[in-house]
Amino acid sequence: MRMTVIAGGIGGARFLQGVRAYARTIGGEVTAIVNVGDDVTLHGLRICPDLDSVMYTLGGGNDAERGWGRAKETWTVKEELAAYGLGPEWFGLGDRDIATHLTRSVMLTAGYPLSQVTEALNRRWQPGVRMIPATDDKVETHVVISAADAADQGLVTSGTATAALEGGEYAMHFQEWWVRYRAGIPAKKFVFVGSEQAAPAPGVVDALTDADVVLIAPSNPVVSVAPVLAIPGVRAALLAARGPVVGVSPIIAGAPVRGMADKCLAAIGVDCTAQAVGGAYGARGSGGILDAWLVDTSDAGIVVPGVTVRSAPLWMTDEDATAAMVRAALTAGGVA
Ligand code: GDP
Ligand code: FO1
Ligand code: CA
Repeated sequence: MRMTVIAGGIGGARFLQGVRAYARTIGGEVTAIVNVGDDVTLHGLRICPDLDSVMYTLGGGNDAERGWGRAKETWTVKEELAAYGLGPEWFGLGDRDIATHLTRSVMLTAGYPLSQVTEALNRRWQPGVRMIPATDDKVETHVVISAADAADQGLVTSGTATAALEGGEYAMHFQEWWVRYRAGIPAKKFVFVGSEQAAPAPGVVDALTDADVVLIAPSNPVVSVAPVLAIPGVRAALLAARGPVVGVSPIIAGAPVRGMADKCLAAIGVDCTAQAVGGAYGARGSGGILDAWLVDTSDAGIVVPGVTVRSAPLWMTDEDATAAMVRAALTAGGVA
């Protein structure tokens, strides 16, 4: 069975561990299409947080407690940069992690597309799934905040806002909003800069159309899944997919489980509930993408028009529990 998963970072990676485990029991093949909207350039290095979270987690090199970055990390470069007064102090690049970004940046500068660079990095990590960035083009998520909030934060004069004034509003890179401000400044909207001109990376469209099932990981719907869907061609490929498209809810009993997805949902006017997120993805054939929506048992009974809704325990406590979730998702899609 060919399973294709649209995924963000840490939640996507944990889900993929379960997909990989389930695939091993049935001899299936897994392709992960990973968000690049979080990507950022710092110190001349291209950093791809979601790709790296998936690569390190599936390759056994992640820091399980922190969620992002490498296990057994050291921070000498960060300390040395700080000694020169070089920030940003709010974004920590560990020494081991930097080797990944150096390798990636050297290859990108040499002209290799991100998908080939990702393949090369994965030769070391052997994640056991095929990992493809959603696009080889540059797509970055920026967060628009009000001019008043920007002024309150001193962004007007401090020069730390990373992007320009847009008709009385300020936009900053997603990492600055997420990591520096902990999603604490109300977001007016998210802009996936570059998405309109972007093309799906080689293999993305076929992986969606030819899969026996497409799974939408329980990743952040607003800043991990939406930037993938914003790439022209991805939505069309989902509509043309031969297999069912099954989403797994990242929201359980009105809470985002871990992280700050509630802040992101608030910005796009969607309630932080499994029902509202399922409704925002919508039914395939009525402008949406889902055939089926898997929610936690505590959310059993919700209705999403045009979508088959099923429930199962959705806490990704360990690989076995997550593999059981995957089986339930396939059952919901009628392909288990
Ligand atoms: P990020 O890119 O590192 O933020 O990770 P993702 O976007 O892939 O996933 C983050 C989302 O995973 C969070 O917003 C949570 O809603 C969701 N999540 C985390 N742990 C669990 C879990 O155990 N079960 C479910 N259903 N969702 C989870
Ligand atoms: N998250 C933090 O909360 N603080 C950091 O200093 C930080 C550094 C960092 C470096 C490389 C990387 O790949 C990810 C990093 N993250 C950090 C995680 C990341 O910013 C976000 O959690 C994701 O982009 C959201 O998916
Ligand atoms: Ca992400």
